[in-house]
Amino acid sequence: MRVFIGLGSNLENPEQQIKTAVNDMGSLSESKLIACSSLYSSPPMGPQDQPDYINAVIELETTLLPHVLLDELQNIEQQHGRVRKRHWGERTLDLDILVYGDKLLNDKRLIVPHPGVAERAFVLYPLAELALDLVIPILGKVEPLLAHCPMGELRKLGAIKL
Ligand code: ROI
Repeated sequence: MRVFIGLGSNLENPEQQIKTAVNDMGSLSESKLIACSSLYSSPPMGPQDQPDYINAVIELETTLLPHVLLDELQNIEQQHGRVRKRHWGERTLDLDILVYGDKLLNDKRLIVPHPGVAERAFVLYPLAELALDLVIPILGKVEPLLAHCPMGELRKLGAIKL
């Protein structure tokens, strides 16, 4: 399956968190890292008294089932010392399954496509960098979604060195 995963961090050297997380995901079983977007910075969505975020999106080709992939991503978050401080608060690493092929999932653990994809510039723009022509279930093609999602204070940083 062609899978897109969103990465976010705003604690403990966010750029490094994102880079190591990309490497970690590149080592997942039954999976191949296909592409990684540039890094982006953006002010926090949610409480404003927290640091800016670094965000990116990767494309993974995997045969891991969605919930198995989710377990693996949560393992990686834990390895990065993720602690949940408050709702919509700061985090060392957040890994979200944005799109899992053409699958629609909605259960206690997982909603796919991720509900924030179309509205959150820090998700949509890095995704568009990788897959402008991607058709997301329910939402449709990525490119037209950009018109409804202002970049705001999202800033594109450099490419990631793997
Ligand atoms: N805000 C930004 N800018 N980037 C994120 O990745 C992010 N992740 C979150 C919340 C707390 C909603 N805000 C965010 O989980």
